[in-house]
Amino acid sequence: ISRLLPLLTAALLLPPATASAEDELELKPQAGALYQTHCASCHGEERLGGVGPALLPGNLSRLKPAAAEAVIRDGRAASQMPGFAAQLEEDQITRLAEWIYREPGVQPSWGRDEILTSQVVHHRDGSLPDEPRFDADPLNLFIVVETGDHHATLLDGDTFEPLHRFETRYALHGGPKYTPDGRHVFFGSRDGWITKYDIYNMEVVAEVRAGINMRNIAVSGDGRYVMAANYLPHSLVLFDAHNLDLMKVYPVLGEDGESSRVSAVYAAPPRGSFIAALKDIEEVWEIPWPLPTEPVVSTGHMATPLAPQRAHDTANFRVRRIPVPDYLDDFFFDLEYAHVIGASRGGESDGQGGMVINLDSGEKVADLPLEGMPHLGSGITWEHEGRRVMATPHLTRAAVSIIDMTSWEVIRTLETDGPGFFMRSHANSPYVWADVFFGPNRDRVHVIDKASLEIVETLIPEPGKTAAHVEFDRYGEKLLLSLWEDDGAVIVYDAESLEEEKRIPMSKPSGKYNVWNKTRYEEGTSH
Ligand code: DHE
Repeated sequence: ISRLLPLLTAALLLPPATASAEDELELKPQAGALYQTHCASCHGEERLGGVGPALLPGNLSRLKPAAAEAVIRDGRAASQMPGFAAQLEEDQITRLAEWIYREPGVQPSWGRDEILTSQVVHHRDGSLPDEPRFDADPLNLFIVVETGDHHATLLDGDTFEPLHRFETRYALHGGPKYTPDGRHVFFGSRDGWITKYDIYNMEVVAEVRAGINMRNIAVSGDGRYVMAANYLPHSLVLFDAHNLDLMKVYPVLGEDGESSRVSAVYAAPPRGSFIAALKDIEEVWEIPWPLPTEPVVSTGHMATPLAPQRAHDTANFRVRRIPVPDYLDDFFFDLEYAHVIGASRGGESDGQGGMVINLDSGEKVADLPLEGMPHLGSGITWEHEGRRVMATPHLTRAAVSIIDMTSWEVIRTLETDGPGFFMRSHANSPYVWADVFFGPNRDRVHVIDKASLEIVETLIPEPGKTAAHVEFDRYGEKLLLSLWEDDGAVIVYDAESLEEEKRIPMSKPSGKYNVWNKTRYEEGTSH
């Protein structure tokens, strides 16, 4: 697939638009060649994105040119972007920064027609057997995403034996999302593909390309709809989940006509809606899906049943705009989905803190002093002394913050051995796991006691190798940790004794996703 990428990106280009050919020629030998040498492998030959984001003027509105130079020189915190100070002269950095703000010779386009043409249905919904082709507990399976060679593995959550390993699209990002019965899972790739996989039959059943540079996808609480969030074009795209038929393209525009990238989209089952985080507009969007005609059964540890409650009268699939006081592009929700805790990244207020918005009234109810770029998307929650708390790592600070979700006060800041990316727990476990993702201690993982709010253990599974991202089994008794290396592994731990039990070799395993925990909206995992 990676070899096909240049061909695919070339196919997206429409005839010349704004920039003059002479301008292109004048800069090309210098900046263009530098770009192809140093940047194209991650950001795409045509600047349309790859593992890294698209680098076009329309996608850089919140980044000042001087800041762009600093990113090229020093790298970008909390991303895969390295600094190029050792390879590039100052004037080369300046020319590269100019280059990415230039309009492309041809404008990329990915609208209705392109989406419709990209759709591939391998097996129509309902055409494959309804029984699993394996003996394992279908609710205790894991999907493991292996980013090293772009594969995914279906793993038995009781024996930890792989059941199926298959090739995925290029650079999956964000969590794969299950249907509520746990039979199907949807993957999103950074280059815009949505893949639907039938777990029972271990087959890819349908695919569609929703955008050129995509962030993530969400599946409605009833499993009937899929929404995709794009950086390029600036759109949200709605699909019928059965065969990934296109339903609607939402151009993302503010009241003043200004367009915005979409940072991410989430499903909020108790509200019966999708919630989108916008990168360039100070708004949160809520888009409701149709309410069920049959009563929905309450599941798992959800504080409220999955039966949606509507406080707002917005018509199905219509956008409700919620104006907010800042750009909010990283989200955590309380269990009821009554509040969103949001933080801003990549702007003036970068990493200074977060705020709590009541999703019904649209009012800000609290500011959260969380400097150091909290990674709210990795936040988790648990009961502590009769009150609900949440915890978040920080991407640029060696700390974990613990917040009381009633008073919205930071009640504890734990010093860690380096900035972390992911946190995990399970309602049945006394511990929270927090990785160290950046810096010299990337091989460490902290274990935090939920009762004392102290770090009680720091594990080093393999000295010098990055250890990150945990997911528990459905019972909270075992857990998986990634050795995040090309010749890496997934390590099985006993969640009580913290003893290692097994290593399963894998190619740069990133996220692991347990069917039970995800479909039950378990409080210790991401949703
Ligand atoms: Fe992620 C989830 C944003 C970089 C691996 N990441 C998410 C989500 C968001 C997000 C909003 C939640 C969406 C979802 O699950 O549907 N990620 C961002 C960024 O803004 C950031 C910092 C910069 C960027 O390059 O986009 C970023 N993310 C990374 C990485 O560099 C990681 C470590 C490697 C990679 O594969 O790109 C990475 N992100 C992940 C993973 C998840 C994720 C594995 C799902 C975690 C989960 O357990 O649910």
